[in-house]
Amino acid sequence: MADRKTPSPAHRNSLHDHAPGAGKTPTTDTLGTGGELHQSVQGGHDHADGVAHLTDNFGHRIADNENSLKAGARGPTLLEDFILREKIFHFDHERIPERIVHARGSGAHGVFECTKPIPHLTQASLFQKMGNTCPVFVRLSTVVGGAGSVDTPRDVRGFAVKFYTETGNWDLVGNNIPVFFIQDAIKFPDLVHSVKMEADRGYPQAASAHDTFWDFVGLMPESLHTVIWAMSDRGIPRSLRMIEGFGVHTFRFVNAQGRSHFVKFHWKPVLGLQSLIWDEAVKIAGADNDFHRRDLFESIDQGHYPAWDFGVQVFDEDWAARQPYDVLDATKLIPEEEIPVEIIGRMTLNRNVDNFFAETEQVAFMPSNVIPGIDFTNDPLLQGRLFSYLDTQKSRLGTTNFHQIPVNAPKCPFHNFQRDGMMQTLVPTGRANYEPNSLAEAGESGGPRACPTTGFTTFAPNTERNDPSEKLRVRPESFADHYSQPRLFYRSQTRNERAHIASAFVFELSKVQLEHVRKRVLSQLRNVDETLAQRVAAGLAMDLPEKAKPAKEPVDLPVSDKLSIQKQALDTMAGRKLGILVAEGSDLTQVNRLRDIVLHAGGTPFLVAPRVGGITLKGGDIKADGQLAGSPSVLFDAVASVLTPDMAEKLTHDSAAVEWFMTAYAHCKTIAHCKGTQILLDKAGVEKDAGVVPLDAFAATGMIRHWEREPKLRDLA
Ligand code: HDE
Repeated sequence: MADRKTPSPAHRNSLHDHAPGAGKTPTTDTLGTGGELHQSVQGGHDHADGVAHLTDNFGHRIADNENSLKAGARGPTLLEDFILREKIFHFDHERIPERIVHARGSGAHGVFECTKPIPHLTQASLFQKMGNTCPVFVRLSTVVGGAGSVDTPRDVRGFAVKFYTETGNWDLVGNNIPVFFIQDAIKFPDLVHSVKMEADRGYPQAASAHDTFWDFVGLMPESLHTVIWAMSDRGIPRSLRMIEGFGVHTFRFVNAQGRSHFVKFHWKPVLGLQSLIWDEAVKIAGADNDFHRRDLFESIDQGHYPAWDFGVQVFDEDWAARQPYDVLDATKLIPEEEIPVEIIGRMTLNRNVDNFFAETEQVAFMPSNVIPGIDFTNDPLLQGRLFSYLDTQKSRLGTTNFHQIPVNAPKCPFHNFQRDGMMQTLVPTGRANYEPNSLAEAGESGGPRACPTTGFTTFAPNTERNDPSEKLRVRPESFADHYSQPRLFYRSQTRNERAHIASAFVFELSKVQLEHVRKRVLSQLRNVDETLAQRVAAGLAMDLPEKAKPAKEPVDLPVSDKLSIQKQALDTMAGRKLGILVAEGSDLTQVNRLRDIVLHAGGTPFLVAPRVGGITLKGGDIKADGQLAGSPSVLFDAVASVLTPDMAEKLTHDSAAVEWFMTAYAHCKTIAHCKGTQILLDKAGVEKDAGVVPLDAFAATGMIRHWEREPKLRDLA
C-alpha cells in the first residue's frame, strides 16, 4: 500500500482559517473575533518534550489520568473530583441526535474547478471563468439506516456538496438517483416512517424489505419510478467513487441580465459507474461493514483522488411546456438523449476529514443555501425542503449558531446583525446591532448594509404555468403519469440488469408478510411492464392480480442507454482492487508482475494469504495485506492466484479458499490463475470461460465483470 499522504499545513488549515479567532478576521466591522480569547483545542502554549500537557477543559494541568479521587484507597469516590466529573460529564454528552434520514455518511474535502464558463446562463460566481476554483465539502450517505448501520444495503445514496464560493455557500443536496419517491413535501414524513424500522418492533434496520415500506409503495404509485431505480443495480453501488449524483429537482439559472433558464444538475464519476451484485452486497455487509467508508478514505489517503465531472441540462420554459411530463415533478427525469448533459466543471476530493464528528457529523447542508445566479422553482418537493433543513439543524446541532462550526462557516466574509444565541463563539464589537442606524455619523461603526446590485435577488416572474391568486391543496394534472418513466427505465436496461431488478422485487416482496400488500405492488407493476410483473409474480409463486387503474395511461418513451450501468461500463482497472492469493512457496516474480500491472493502471493490488504475519515465497519473504478468512473475494473486483500445486491441494481442504473462488466466479469476476491453482478451481466448480484466464492473460482481460457468465449461474428468464 502507498504511504499515507500528509497534506501540507497550508492545505490542512484551509477550512479552519475562518474559524472564530483563527488569525484572519472575516467579520471585521461587526463581528469582532476576540482574537486572543480563542485558544485552539491543541493548545500550543504548553509543551514538554514536544508533547502537550494534559489539561481539563479550563486549562488546569492533570497530574493523574488513571485514578479518581477517593476517601481512602478503597473508599468511595469524592464529589470534589472535578477532573473525573468533567471527563465523564463531557463523555455522557458526546452524541448528538443522528440525522432522521442519511444518518450514515462519509465526508471529504475537495476542490471544484470550472472547465467551461457559462456567464450567458448564470451569474453564479464559480461559473464565470475557466479555471475558477472553490473548495468543497462532500458527504455521501445511505438514507435509511442509522449511523452505525452497514454500507451496502439496497438503498438510495445521498450526494451532498457544499461549495464555499466567494459569494457564499451553495449546497447542492442531491442523491445518486435522479428522481424521488414523492411529489409533494407533505408526504415525506410518511415515506420515511414507512421505510425506517417498524415502529412497534424496532426492525428491520437499514432495509426496505418489510411490510410498511411496500404498503406505502403500493398505495403511492408516484413512488414507483424511484423504487425501480432503487431495485436496480443503482441501489447497491460498488463504491461511493463510482456513483452518479443528481440535483433531482429542476432549478433555475439566472444570468446578469435577469434572464432565466431551467437547469438540472449532474455529477458523473470519472471512474465510471459500477455496482455490486446483490449476493455480494449481502456478504460484504458481514465481511466489511465499512466497505464504502473505508474505500473512500483509503483512496483519498493513498492519493487516488476520486473525481466527478459536473454537468447541466439547460432548457427553457417553452421546451418544458412541450414535454409529456412536468419538469416541476421530482418523480421525472429528462433523458439525456433529449437534452444532453453539458460538462462545465470537475470536482476532486483530495483530503480526508481530520475529525469525523467535527466535520462529517456536524456538517449542515441546506438546499436553501444558494448564491446569486441560482434560484429555486415551484417544485413542491423542493419548496418543502427549503423549510426543513434549516429546522433540522437546530434540533441536531442544538443552536442557531451552527453556521459558526468551521465546516459550515462560509469562507467569504459575512456580516449581519444576528446576535447572541446558544454557543455564540463570535465576539461582536460596538453597539451597532440594528439597522437602520446613524452611528457612523458619530464616528462609530454602523455595521453592514444591504447590497442591491450584488446581493441575492429572487427571480421574480412566476411563469411556471401557475395562477398565484388561487390557494389550492391539489396535485396538478400534469403530475398524473406515474408509469411511463419507470417503464422507460426498465426497458432501457440490459437483459441482466432487468433480471436483477426482477430478483430485487422478489427478494423484497418475499419479506413482506401481508399478502394484500404484495398483490397491490404487483398490480402496480403491471402498468410498468407486464413481463416484469410476470417475473415477480412467478418468483413469489403468486397469481397476477388485476392491473391497478392508472390515473393516466402510460406511454412508451424512446429507450435511453444512459439509464443503464452496463451499457456505459468502463473497461478500466483504475480505482479497482485485485485480490492476489498466495501461500508458502508461491512465485514472487509472478506476484510482482500482477502487482505492477494493477498499480500501473491506477488500481490496488491486495495480497491475501492463509497467514498474515510473514510468508516465504520463491524469491523472497513478504507480508500479506489480509488473512484468507478475513479477506473474502467479495472485497475485490477481480482475483488472481499464484500457488504451488502442493499448497493448492492443501487449500482444497480450507473452505475459505474454496469459497474464495466459488464466489468470485458466481459474481462474474475475472479469475486469473497459475496452473497449480487448477485443483482448487475444480473443487470450487469454476468453469473455463473468457473471464477465467491464465496469469499472463490478466492484463488483457482486466477487471470488468463477465456478465456473459451470469446465465450459467442464475435464472435470468
Ligand atoms: Fe432530505 N433531508 N429531505 N432529501 N436529504 C435531510 O437534513 C427532507 C430530499 C438529502 O449529508 C435532513 O441535515 C425533506 C430529496 C440528502 O447531511 C432533513 C424532504 C433529496 C441529505 C431532510 C427531503 C434529499 C438529506 C436530515 C422532502 C434529493 C443528507 C438531516 C420535502 C434531492 C445531507 C439533515 C447530509 C437530509 C429533509 C427530500 C437529499 C430531515 C423534508 C428530494 C443527501 O432535513
